[in-house]
Amino acid sequence: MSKMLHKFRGTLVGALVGDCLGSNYEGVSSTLPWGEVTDYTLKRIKDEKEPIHYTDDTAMTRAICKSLTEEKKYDNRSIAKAFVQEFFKEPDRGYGAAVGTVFKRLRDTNPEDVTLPARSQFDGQGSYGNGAAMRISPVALYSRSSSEVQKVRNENALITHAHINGVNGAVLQAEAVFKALPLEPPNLNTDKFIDDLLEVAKKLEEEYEESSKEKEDSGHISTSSPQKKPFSYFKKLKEMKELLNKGETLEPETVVETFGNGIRAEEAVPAAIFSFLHKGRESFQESVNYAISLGGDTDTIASMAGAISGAYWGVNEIPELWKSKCEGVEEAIEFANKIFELKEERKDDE
Ligand code: R7I
Ligand code: MG
Ligand code: MG
Ligand code: MG
Repeated sequence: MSKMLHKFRGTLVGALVGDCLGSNYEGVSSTLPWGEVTDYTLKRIKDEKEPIHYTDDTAMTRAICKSLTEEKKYDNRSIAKAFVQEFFKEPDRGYGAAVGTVFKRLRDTNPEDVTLPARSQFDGQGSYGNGAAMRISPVALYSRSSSEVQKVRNENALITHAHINGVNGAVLQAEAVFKALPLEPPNLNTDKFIDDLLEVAKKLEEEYEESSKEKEDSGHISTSSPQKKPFSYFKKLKEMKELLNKGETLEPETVVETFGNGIRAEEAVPAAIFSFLHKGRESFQESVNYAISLGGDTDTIASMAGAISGAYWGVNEIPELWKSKCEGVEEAIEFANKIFELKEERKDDE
């Protein structure tokens, strides 16, 4: 099997197992003892008779895969339709509390512009939840270049998340997966990885500054709700670099104090990238267990860490036990195969 196909499968299966295993703890307020997490993921699940179910994180990832492979191209309208179909088929997969309203509006009003319903969420600010980031890995697989990642992830995020912090979180998660794909384990250059992401984050902030300036110049300034400055992923990544270079064992409590572990993209995305860089350099398994041990939005942080780590390590490095216990592994592999083929075909169009 080609190395890259192995990594495509690793990405989607990695995201899936992180979601399934992490969902056992979603919402715990504190960090979890390492022993508790490993006892669950490496021992207790052996006795599970039923498959461990995936949640909305995977349901939405699968919807993107389904649309990409059916259309054989990226089409935002088709993706929005796939989200809506998936949501109404299985609304109890643990979706965020507000996103259902977006799907209902999409279904009932069928707007020309599919990003319209998301923009009216939260008094017109849009959602800053991590829901755009958690599902973004197929976009990273499909894209041929970093600029394509950026264009497509933007469109994709806006279907449900209009808030800049939600969109930018999705950008960074997509870039992290994209950049992990060509790397050859086990020698991970952490500084280089963060520096590349810092560059992306810097560009995002410059773009935002420019567009706000343009709006100001053209008199489009909203007096009723002044736009707060967006969260700086750039600053957070700088902090991450410093923390990783300290070279000490990092207590999960310190890590959670630094990044948070919540449902906001600005917390969950850095926590996931950190889990990969801190532990994913050792093994796939460690990065997912570590992400879960941070507590909070465990299914989502583990799923995003799993996607990056799976892109890095490839599917064979994902524990057999996890692959045998989680629901939907075969479909994830099939989607990875198809997106891989699609990407190979698109290479010829370049
Ligand atoms: O972002 P989203 O898809 O949720 C994803 C999370 C993951 O943990 C999944 O595993 C699942 O459990 O949910 O869904 P949204 O409903 O858009 O956002 C999630 C929540 O973040 C919302 O329900 C709000 O509680 C909160 N939130 C906000 N609160 C105040 N103001 C998001 N945006 C805002 C806001 O602007
Ligand atoms: Mg979930
Ligand atoms: Mg939830
Ligand atoms: Mg979650």
